Amino acid sequence: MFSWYVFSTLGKYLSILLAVITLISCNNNSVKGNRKELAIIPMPASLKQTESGNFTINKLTKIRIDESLSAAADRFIEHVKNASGITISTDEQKSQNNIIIYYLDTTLAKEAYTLDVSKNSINIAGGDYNGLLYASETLLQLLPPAVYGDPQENLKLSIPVVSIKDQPEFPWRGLMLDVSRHFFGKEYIKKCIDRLAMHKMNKFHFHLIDDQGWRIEIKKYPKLTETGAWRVDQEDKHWNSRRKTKPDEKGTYGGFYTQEDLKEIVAYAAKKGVEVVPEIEMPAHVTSAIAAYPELACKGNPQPAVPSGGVWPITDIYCPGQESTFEFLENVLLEVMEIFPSDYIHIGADEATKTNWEKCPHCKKRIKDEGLENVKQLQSYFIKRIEKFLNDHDKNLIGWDEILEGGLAPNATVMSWRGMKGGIEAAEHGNDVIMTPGDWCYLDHYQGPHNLEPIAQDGYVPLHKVYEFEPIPESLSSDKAHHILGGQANLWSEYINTESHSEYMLYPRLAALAEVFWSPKHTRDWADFSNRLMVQIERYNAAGINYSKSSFLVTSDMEIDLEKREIKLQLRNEYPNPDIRYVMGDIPLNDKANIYKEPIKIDSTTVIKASLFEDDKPVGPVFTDTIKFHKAVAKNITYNIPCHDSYQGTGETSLVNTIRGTKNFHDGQWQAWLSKDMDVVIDLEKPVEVSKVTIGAMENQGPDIYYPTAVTVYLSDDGKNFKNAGQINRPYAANGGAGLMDFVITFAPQQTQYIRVVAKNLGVSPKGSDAWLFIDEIVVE
Ligand code: TNX
Repeated sequence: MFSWYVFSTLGKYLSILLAVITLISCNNNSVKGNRKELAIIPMPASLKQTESGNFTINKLTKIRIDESLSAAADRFIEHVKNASGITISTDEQKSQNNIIIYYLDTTLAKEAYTLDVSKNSINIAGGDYNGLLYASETLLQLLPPAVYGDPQENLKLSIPVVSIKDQPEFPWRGLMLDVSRHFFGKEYIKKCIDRLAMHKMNKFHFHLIDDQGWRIEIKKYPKLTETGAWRVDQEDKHWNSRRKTKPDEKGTYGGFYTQEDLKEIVAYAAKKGVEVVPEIEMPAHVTSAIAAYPELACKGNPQPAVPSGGVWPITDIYCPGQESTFEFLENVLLEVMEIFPSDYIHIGADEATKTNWEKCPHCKKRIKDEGLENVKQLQSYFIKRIEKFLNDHDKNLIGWDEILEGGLAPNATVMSWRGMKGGIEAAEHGNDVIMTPGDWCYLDHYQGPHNLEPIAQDGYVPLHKVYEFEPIPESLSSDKAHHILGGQANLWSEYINTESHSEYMLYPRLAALAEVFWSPKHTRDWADFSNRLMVQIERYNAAGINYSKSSFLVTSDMEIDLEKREIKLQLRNEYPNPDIRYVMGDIPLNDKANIYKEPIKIDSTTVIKASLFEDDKPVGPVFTDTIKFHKAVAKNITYNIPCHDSYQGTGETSLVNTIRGTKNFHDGQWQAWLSKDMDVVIDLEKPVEVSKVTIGAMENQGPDIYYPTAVTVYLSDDGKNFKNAGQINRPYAANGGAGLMDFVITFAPQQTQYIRVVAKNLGVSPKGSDAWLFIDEIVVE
């Protein structure tokens, strides 16, 4: 009795000690850390490792699982077989040892599981099929990352002794893929579904319809895919500078899924615990449908073609005045419901510009007959009518947050994309919500510095930002929090036309969101996640997933000491306590490089190379920058016309901090003036010889940013009397994309203390709106 007590108490203390050690090593604040064994993503709700030792899979290992549930172990068995050649066969004789046992435990919550690994056996209980499935995924992650890859010789399949109790925070853990802007084949969709399962995500929102392509076969309306799925190929041009096509031009670029394809995808996904939720857009984002059946639009709307690129504003929309439109939509939805057994149908409802509705006699009549006040209420009538139809067929409606405008449909679930506001309003109102705000969840936005990334949708959503996402806003009443079903990553595909690019945008940001949606808030820790991510990345390597290394990038910032008039270069990376090393000058970046400890003083023009290091080797891309030191660096600037509040660059020395802006006008380096000129005076503090002044400008005509129409440089000894030293004129020229240009003014060398630079704003754009003028640096040489 006594000895048992001593041992058990000792055992308890030993386990606590072990647990503390595990905790310390897991929370090691470096990208290195001790991370090899227990790197599960998303982090389980509870994980205990009180004993050392392993369960080792070998040729004799057996599995016991009820036949009706056996698919929950398939991915596990397949990966083990592919990587090691070992077939884990079914247990026929009720073995006690070397066995993996799966069973249902209905006392557990939906999707929950427990996983107990001992040296002899593995016991898995699941609250349902998904719970068992997720236990298999965890089991795979307890094996070496190579288990996700090709056959390996002597792959040691040991699973550490561990006890896990796990369940998701949110029931909706989704990914939306836009297959309209660019079409992606069935096999890629299946790959995405596998990877959703790998990340314990359970909803695949299939964005099947948009202006640029209708992707779902509808038997009753064959022209939807004959015409609507194809557009004129202008893939060589920027999305927003593609020419308008004519209705009689034949489209050759595109594709669609047959109903058989879609049923196959739905069945495939169900096995992986993923529900496919189709989005059937209405009333806007349907130019592809109207190109096929022009009568679906309001009377007098000229017939459009399927556009090859961006359309804005979206005015080719369905006419809710005519009964035939609803007949069409109901027939389409009937076929959709036959294919997709999901509880939900997403009906879009975003970004409808209703100018046609204002003029259309049918719409006017509908507004009058239904006692509506305006076209917003007409949209609400539209959505409520469709909701009734769906509810009558036992389906729930989801719509983008625009469905709040003009009155929310009674049972609708709102997908909040324009920030969290719509979601909060809907939840307070008692409706369910899926949070997918652009600033955190839009994986089509940039994930690294714009100049180093492939073209993407404007906006900056780096990995650590994604990880910070919190689906339940603090301002929401606590008794309404249960209306937040979860969240979703959205991948719009305007700029994504290959599978490898799609993967690049998805991973590893999807891993960060998976953890946000699955793991309890108190277990979420960026430093710990970044350690585990290093192992996840090895899994991606083994599985051949083209993930992005943007989070490894080193970025820079300039620190200005206004007292000393000195500049210092700061290097950083998204990870906590990163091991950054650098060299100055054109020499190799290797293990002899300087370890970055504090900002580096810059006093001459220099090349700098830096990278994140792991095990004394650079990982990820090398940051290279030429810092052009010049005579005005950190000097005082007076603004005769202040810059706009929204674009102040890095503050008062932004124009003389040596840092050049990128094509992203939000990158924090640009100062801007709206319909006003730039007019600044630089004080060089004493007479200095000067012969060249360079002014950096940007043009991006989409958002009304134009090059200056003239730039003039004036010089002065006293700051009062200035004389003109040179001018460059550049009249407005139409251009679709975004560009950068240096305006260089040279003159005979002369001593001067004050330099005034005036850049003329275009004033009013050809579209009639106020024009922006963007300037990043004034280089004085
Ligand atoms: C807004 S999100 C859209 C999409 C675009 C996306 C680009 C939403 C409901 N509408 O049509 O593809 O922005 O980021």
